[in-house]
Amino acid sequence: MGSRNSKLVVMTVAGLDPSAGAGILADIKTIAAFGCYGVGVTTALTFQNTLGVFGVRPEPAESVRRQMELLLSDFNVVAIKTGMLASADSVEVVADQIERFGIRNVVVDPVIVSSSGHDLAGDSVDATIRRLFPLAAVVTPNVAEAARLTGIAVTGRGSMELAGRRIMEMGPRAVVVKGGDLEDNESAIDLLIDPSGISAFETVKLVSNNTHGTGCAFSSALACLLAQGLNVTDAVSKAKEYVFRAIQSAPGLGRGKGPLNHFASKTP
Ligand code: PXL
Repeated sequence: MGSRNSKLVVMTVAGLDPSAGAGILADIKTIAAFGCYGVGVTTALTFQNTLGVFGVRPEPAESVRRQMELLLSDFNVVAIKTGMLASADSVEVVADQIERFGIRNVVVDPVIVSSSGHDLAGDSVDATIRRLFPLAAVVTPNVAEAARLTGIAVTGRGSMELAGRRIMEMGPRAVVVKGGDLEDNESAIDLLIDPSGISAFETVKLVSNNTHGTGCAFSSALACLLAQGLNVTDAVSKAKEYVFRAIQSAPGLGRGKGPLNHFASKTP
């Protein structure tokens, strides 16, 4: 018999990728890998496989509200990760619920386009900046998202830093600009910007076709680590290590950009 409250509950609010490489299904695997219990609110059904995204059917905002309210009024949710939000109306609902239930560990992954170039944001970007960034413990843009959010061409370390500082001015408590997509063949550098300054996290760059959902895995891992009480610096470092191992040991499934191994062990 389990003891009550023996697992931390972490919520993902994201799109559903039926290939389980990204979105809610992938997030739940990440959350389980960190020993937490994951609950998932669907903002959109996407039609996709490893070859790309072929369509999006957004969930009505009222559905997002009902899903979220039923979970938050029942479970003691310790952290929330948001990913693909699909519409401005859904963003409003998600922000209202975060405020109403006083959730502090909020990781906002500002998902805008899929790696295959399909729009996943709809009209949600401005609302995400206005409503969710001020509620966020961490915002986790990749270089394309950082560029879209700030209008800065993000091409290297200097512009990553500039964009990160600009995003900080939009209200979150910290920003991680993920540099993995930059054309650097040697290393993948992420920058953490918070009120205490800037820190860089660097790993060697893995040459891999199995990188679908790395952003989802990173932000879900961060949410779990914050739920577990780590400070943001340690949480970013461990989340990055987790994604590195997940790419390194990816199973190589599908004919396109394959999914990660969400359950990679710590000793490869
Ligand atoms: O990796 C971005 C992303 C996030 N969420 C969902 C997705 C994708 C990319 O395909 O499908 C649901």
